[in-house]
Amino acid sequence: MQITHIDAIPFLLPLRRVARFASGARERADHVLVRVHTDEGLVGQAEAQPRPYTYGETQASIVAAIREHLSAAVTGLDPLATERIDERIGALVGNTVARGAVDLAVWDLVGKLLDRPCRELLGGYAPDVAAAHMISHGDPAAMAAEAVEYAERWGISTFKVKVGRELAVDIAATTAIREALPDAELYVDANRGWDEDGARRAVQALLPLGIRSIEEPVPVDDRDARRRLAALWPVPLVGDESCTSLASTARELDAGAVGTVSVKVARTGFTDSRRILGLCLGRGIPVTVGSQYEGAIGAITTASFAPAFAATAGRAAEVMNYTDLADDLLAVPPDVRGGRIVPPSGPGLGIEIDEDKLDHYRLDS
Ligand code: MUC
Ligand code: MG
Repeated sequence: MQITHIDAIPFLLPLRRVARFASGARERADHVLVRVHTDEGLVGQAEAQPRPYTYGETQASIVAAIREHLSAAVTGLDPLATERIDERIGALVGNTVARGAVDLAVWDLVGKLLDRPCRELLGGYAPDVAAAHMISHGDPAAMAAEAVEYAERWGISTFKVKVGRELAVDIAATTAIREALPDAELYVDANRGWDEDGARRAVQALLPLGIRSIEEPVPVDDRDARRRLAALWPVPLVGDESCTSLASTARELDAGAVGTVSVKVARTGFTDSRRILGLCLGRGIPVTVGSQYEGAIGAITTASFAPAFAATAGRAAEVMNYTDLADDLLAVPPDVRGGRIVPPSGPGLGIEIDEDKLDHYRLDS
């Protein structure tokens, strides 16, 4: 079997709410459906989410990277040769999310070809994983109400609270959520919104609220500040935007700048994500399987990776923000029960696109 070409289909989904955070806002769910085609009619699929404030990519740049570079780079290759495919797509610098989505779609294809779910092919450690929800910026009372809604409706007990605003607002929001859910596991993500001094003051005030970790407090370039803060704080500093590749993660770990790493399959695919996981395992560094506000396809993709490994199956994965969308492309939505997400049992990612919805939401026809 050979790959013949890759389609990149831009689409736009309606939102239930805009997600705001210190580095920007997800105001449009303008994602890209990636389809890897083969000469035997089998097709692998995945979703790419443009995040210009993190990687510089846009919906148009992702479509162009796939149509103009990545499709030709993998044409003629055997879908099972994931290392060779990774080498070819790795020749395109930048374009992290475009490359990640191609890798994920190839893995979907591999699963279909072997008739096994990706979760099993990656490691098959557990059948499901606990689900975490990210609470984006808003009025503190509304943020607490959202956390309670997710606890009651979905059984969620782990929340990532977006901070990185004015100190008083960060404290008010985190306090409101803690008071509403005294037993919840809380961690905060500043998305580079503080400077070093602001981070010190904020975290001093947030620690008594029982936060588990602090994600990306200061600008990515300020590794020295991260190193000092990581040494100061009694809970881990989480690398997210500073750890977007295998090499950048290695540099952060070498510098002692992060104590936990957020691995996101949407940017490093399954292939590089499991390399990053191995790197962290070797250094005794815990990993959180993170989110970049994926849709339902992305949530299922993350839910196929997190339970596959012993090192990630025991920690809640960030999968719930597909519920920020008012509609999606899937015929069957993600299966979330009792605070856990259960990946589909079908081959590959086990997703089925509702073609009528795709026709409705696609932007290229
Ligand atoms: C996160 O963990 O930072 C914020 C922007 C984005 O793309 O994803 C997030 C979540
Ligand atoms: Mg983050």
